[in-house]
Amino acid sequence: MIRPEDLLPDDTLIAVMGPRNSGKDRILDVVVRGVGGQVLPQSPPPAIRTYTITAIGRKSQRLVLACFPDFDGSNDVVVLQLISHWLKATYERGLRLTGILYTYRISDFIPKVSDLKDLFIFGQLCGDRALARTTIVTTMWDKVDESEGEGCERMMSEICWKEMLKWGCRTARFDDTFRSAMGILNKLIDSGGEKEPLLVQEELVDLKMLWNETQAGRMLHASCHAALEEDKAELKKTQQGIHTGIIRGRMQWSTQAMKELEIPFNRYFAFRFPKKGKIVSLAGFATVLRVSDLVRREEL
Ligand SMILES: Nc1nc2c(ncn2[C@@H]2O[C@H](COP(=O)(O)OP(=O)(O)OP(=O)(O)O)[C@@H](O)[C@H]2O)c(=O)[nH]1
Ligand SMILES: [Mg+2]
Repeated sequence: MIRPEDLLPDDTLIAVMGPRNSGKDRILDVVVRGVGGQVLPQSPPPAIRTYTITAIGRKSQRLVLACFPDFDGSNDVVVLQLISHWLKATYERGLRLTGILYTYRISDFIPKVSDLKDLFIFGQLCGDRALARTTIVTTMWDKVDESEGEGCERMMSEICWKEMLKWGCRTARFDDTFRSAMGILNKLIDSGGEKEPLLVQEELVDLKMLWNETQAGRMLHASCHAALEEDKAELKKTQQGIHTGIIRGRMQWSTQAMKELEIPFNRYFAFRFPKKGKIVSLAGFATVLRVSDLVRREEL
């Protein structure tokens, strides 16, 4: 496990993100085994898993892969704190991400609402400018019929990822081989565009915001609030029984999360009109929200 303080100035840093079960660890494991490394037992979630590959003959001495936990709803506040802290610490050390792999299971023909939420939070963390250094890696190609996979890929590219692709994001297929994983990584490394900070890094370091004040923190607060309202409405309709206990449990969780994400009134104005930093644009993720609405209403 590489901590931000162990990173070297010329490390090539790649983050692996994506929704639950989308293949983040699978890709990492395939790379680790492929270079003769040993796959170590994973730390209990949520944790950031890092792996270093030396002397791969590319631009720098070390390639560091950092696999981030996903926002699956059970631990989102802790996950946001963890990721924010890690990205802040690396940026403070002068390191910027070379690229991001965002995984998606091509066997999920209709995206899940939870997957789209993860993608939207990813957008709030990274911002549009990171999209030119992002590759959406579709996994499970060895498990689907190729034409079905292609259909899903086309549908996602034309609807959900449409704006992301316009901002320079690419897609790549992972066929569960070392060759395919390294091909994707090398293409990302060689594309070598401007390594600007991620949105959350700019917010935390340049604008001195706290983790809960960032775009991602505020979005998470809004999503907990929406979930709480939905649960309140459902509770009114639900009769006594085990289901009411589940809803009350969820409501308790949302209330607690909102409390942790709450921004004190005096801090709210501190970043309302920031003096530094570039204007935040999240246009690249607009279609993600629209698709999430369609899936929720079962219209896709
Ligand atoms: N055959 C095959 N299995 C895959 C592929 N991608 C993921 N899997 C399997 O799908 C399951 C979930 O993959 P993981 O790599 O654990 O997914 P993850 O994104 O790390 O999941 P979490 O950390 O739980 O969110 C595992 O059993 C993997 O072995 C793939 O491309 N091919
Ligand atoms: Mg995992």
